[in-house]
Amino acid sequence: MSNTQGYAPLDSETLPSRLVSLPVVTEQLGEDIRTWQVREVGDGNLNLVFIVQSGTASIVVKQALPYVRLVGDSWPLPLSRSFYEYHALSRQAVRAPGAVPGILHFDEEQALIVMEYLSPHHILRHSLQQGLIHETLGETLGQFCADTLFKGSDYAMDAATRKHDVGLFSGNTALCDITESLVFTDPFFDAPMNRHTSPQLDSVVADIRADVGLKLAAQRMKLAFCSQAETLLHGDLHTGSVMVYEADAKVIDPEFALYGPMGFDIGMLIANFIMAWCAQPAYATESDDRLAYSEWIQTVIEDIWRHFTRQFTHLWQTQRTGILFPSTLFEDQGHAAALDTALRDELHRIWTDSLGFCGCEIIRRTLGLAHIAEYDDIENPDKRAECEAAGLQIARRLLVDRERIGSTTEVFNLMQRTAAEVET
Ligand code: SR1
Ligand code: MG
Repeated sequence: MSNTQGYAPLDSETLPSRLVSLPVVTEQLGEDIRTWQVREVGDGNLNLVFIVQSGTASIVVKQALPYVRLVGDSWPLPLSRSFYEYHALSRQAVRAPGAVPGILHFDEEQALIVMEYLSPHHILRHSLQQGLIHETLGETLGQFCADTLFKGSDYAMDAATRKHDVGLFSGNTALCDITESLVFTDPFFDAPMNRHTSPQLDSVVADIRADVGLKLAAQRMKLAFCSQAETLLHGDLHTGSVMVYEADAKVIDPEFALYGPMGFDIGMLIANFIMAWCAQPAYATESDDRLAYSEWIQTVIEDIWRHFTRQFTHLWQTQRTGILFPSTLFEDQGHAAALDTALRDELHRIWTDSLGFCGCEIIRRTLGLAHIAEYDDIENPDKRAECEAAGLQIARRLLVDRERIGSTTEVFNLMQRTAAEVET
């Protein structure tokens, strides 16, 4: 990685003069910077994000800050995350064409990526709050997971290329450390930056932290996260990392990219839909009880897993060009049928892992540092706590019973049973 001595954060005033020398930018916006309008719109936890608009076009400029924006400069964070985001986006663009924003320019020293402005898209989380339906969302996300997870693994990749890539992404240690601490450790003890709805959830939180079986289960998931360099993960695939407009959905923000277990991305994604489902009663109005919307969220979860398995199966059958389960050992020996069993076992393992990661993600978004808007925006703390308590109870069962929960239907039964229990 090059040094970052010349790095300087952009602001709305300096951005035009600093980017006007880039042909790729002026081709879009024109050279007259007096016509450029710049808005800083970053609402995530880490970075600056600008939308730059001229009479002719709009672009997005994302720049890493040398610290965690959510916390401030007391928590330094390497600018190199921009390098990993750029490399992850480049690979995802090839493996899942059309699923991520196009990159126009990357500047490693300035830790900035200039990319396509997705318009009129908005963050999926806002739809989940407003009750907006997006047709084919589960299909798009399930297919994205299958394409990126399969094609970044030893099922598909040339072994030397993959090992080189594992080496490249192994440098993203600071972002891995955030996940290792914030997802798998901090929520399970009284860590300084944790927060939860208090006092309503105090006793539930105490129960969780005293639950040794749960802590052991979380550590087993952490072991998988740290040691199973199976494929290139997005690494932060929650509903704030998806932009939507009607039936179109694009995945953004892979700065947490790492080689890890396939179930991590899927589990994190499903967790965020489960939490949105838990939050729905708090968004009900006289004219909309949100029951139909809750059913739609379940459909999305079902579709994610169904389309993941469909596409993964297709890729297994047609693009198994890596070093695992080679045709020399199976098809060429007349043992093709054994591959069906192997595929079923692999999918079962990914499913089980996904449930474990799903449980960890729900717990950390409720008790850790980084929460979700669907819960945080519920003003009445009693109502909020009820939604969160349901999510926590679902999460505990998913994490501890992950080997025994065999289908999305069983997950939905658990969700409904738990929500009813918490309500009474
Ligand atoms: C300190 S960063 C907190 C969280 O924000 C990101 O989106 C990741 O989810 C991270 O865990
Ligand atoms: Mg992000």
